[in-house]
Amino acid sequence: MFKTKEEFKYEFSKRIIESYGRTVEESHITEKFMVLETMVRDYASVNWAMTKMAIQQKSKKQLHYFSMEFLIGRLLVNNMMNLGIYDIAKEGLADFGINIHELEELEADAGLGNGGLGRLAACFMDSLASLSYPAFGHTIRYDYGFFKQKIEDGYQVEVPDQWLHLGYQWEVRKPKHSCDVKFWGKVIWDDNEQKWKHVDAEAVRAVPYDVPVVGNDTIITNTLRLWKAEPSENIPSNKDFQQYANEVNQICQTLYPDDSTLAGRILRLKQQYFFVAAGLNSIIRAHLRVYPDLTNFADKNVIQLNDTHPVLVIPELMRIFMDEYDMGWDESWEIVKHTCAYTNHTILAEALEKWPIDVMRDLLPRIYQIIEEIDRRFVGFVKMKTDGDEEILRKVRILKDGQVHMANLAIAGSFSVNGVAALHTEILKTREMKEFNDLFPGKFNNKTNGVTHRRWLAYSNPELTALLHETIGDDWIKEPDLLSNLNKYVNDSIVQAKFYNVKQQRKQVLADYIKEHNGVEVDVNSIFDIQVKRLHAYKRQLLNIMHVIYLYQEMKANPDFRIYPHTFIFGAKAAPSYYFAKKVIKLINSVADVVNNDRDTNAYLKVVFLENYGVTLAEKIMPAADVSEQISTAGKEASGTGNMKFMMNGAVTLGTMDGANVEMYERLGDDNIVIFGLKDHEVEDLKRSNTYSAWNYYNNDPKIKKVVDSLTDGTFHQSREEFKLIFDELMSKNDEYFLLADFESYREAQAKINELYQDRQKWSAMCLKNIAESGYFSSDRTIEEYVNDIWHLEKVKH
Ligand code: 26W
Repeated sequence: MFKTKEEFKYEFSKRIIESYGRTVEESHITEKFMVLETMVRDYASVNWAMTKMAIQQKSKKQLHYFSMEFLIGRLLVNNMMNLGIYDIAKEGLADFGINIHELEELEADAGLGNGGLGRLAACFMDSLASLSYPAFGHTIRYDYGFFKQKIEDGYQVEVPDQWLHLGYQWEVRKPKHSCDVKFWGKVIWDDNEQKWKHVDAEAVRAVPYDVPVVGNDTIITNTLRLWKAEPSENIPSNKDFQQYANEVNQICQTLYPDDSTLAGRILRLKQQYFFVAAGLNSIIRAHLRVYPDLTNFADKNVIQLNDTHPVLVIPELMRIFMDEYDMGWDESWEIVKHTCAYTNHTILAEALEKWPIDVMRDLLPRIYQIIEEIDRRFVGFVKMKTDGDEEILRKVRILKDGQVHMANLAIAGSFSVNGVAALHTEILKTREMKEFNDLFPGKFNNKTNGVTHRRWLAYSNPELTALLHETIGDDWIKEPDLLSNLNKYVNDSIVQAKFYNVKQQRKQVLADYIKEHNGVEVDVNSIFDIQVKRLHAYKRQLLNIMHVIYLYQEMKANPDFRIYPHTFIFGAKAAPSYYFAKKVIKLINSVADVVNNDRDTNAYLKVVFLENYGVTLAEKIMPAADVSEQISTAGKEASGTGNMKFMMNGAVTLGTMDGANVEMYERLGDDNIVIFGLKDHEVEDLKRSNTYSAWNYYNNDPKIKKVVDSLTDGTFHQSREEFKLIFDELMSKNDEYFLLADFESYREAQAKINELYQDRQKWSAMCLKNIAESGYFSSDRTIEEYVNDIWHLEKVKH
């Protein structure tokens, strides 16, 4: 492998000739890009092989992280940096007249996820490898990622995300680890063998594609295993091949296929079982290559279930132990219960998965039979523990109302259940999952989320990183807690000025991007106030834009009312069938059209909606923010992770006491974060007492009335019907997420930000304080907590 620039250049030109029969100069830019990626992958392969050997030889326990999503983003520069070969490659390429950044831009984001849960999984994989812990990720190799968002005439339009169009050089197809996964058919009792047999099933071939996960400054390289569905060699005899092949292809076509139809729901369940069964098959085979039997399975493997999507791991492991390795129920259950741990990422009722029993029974007959038995035994256990309390039993049962309740199955079959921020876990323990917490004392625990500071600070904000290095050294890259050394410099006017400079530079980068993509000129001296995240009613992007409308109306009505210049920036994808969320996007764009073109106000107020928010765009956005909007209704956002990325880049949070904001507040105090709005218990009280009335707020606050009226009076759209849905959500449906209740305190909080920002030194001190306190929110800390409390892994050294 190359060690010097000259060796790199030799290898690069050799590979270009070998692969494409041309010289470097003659080759196409995509060919240069693909060769570079392949070189980096091969470079990583040496450590990759050594890591696998070391785990086997030293009989280490491994983590298997099962997740429907891994939002890993681009890998090229990240991997080169982690391998310490970035500068060599950059300079070598420059000698050929190639700008490495142009190659970098050709890499598509791996479209293997859609939101916080997927990005968290990616941050965890980075931290696991960088801390030298042995870990495997399992997911699906989706042909098309989550849709690409285009904005046309202010509306979201979804186009397929063809992330694989240049191939994916990072992956290695591993047909030797393939297996068949069985669907449909029926279960019969075989008297001869004295066991259950799944017959007349339809087999689908699962083929793994392995992607190396390169740790930073370590030789440890873990694996992300992507499962692809292909036709099996055992073609079903009762089906036309074309139809069978189409059905097989559908399995890996898209992430979260539309589940509004029965066919869609079956497909989702198929996806879940597909990667769970394939993943477990490969884990069991790997285990048996090293150990004589499965009795020590739980000592050598721990399986983390990332939300309920992979919870079929529990019955599938039971099936493997009993049907394939002749183990008894009790022995199998003991192992399963000691192997599986479950993370809950949301308390929104609509996201808690349930499958119709008849769908499950038809598609996965043996799995359903096992779930039935788990339920039967669980009912016995609950009755015994509660003296037959029917109410508790109703709440915790796995099978009820004709459905399989996946979260209940997850809790029954795992040794650990965790929430993702302190408040979230508390709500699970005392409210949403209280009965389970009473049944299983000690099973529930909190693991506050974190994000990798390597990607979200060191890699995405080199300017700030350089300032940190010159101020406090670079030990924080290995030990993010050491960012607290910055506390000494929070009031240092020279460091403050340097920070301010860095922020201005990064705002300019984003301003250039906005000019290029939105055609809008924004002022880098204005406050960059940013809300980027999935669009959802509870995240309250609507509250944000309503406040913008208020500012606009106030400035129009009153020439003496002027704000410090603000640029309100939004980025958000709405689920394709989430009509309300799409209307909010249209509203933001309509407001932008009006205010950006109004000469009376546009020196003070601009609104920008950034199309297609995702990992790569986030890397540009986070460093450029002055204000981070984290304004969900208290009790609804499990944790949030964007809030942490903004914090490490020195933005001030404007937020509610929700999710991890609460823990940020505990570290920052009143002076360094701006908190507003109802608290979780106040929201609960309002709901319980049934006293909340949106109309009261509308009638008693002229500001609110004026904003709400503007939704239907033609101010922002010629058709008064355009935003009627939003009006109805607020007024006819009594404002489920308490926007009007929080409006005034949000307005005051915004006014406070407006004041604070104008004291440049004080503001910079707040930002520096945020960076200094952000070490806690590194995923390295989170991973160490999972390791100590749940996984019990040891570091691999080789
Ligand atoms: C089946 C459809 C579906 C898909 C994904 C339902 C629910 C989900 C996830 C639970 C959504 C998600 O990404 N949740 C987010 O997880 C983050 C990581 O823990 C948290 O920071 C966010 O607060 C939470 O919304």
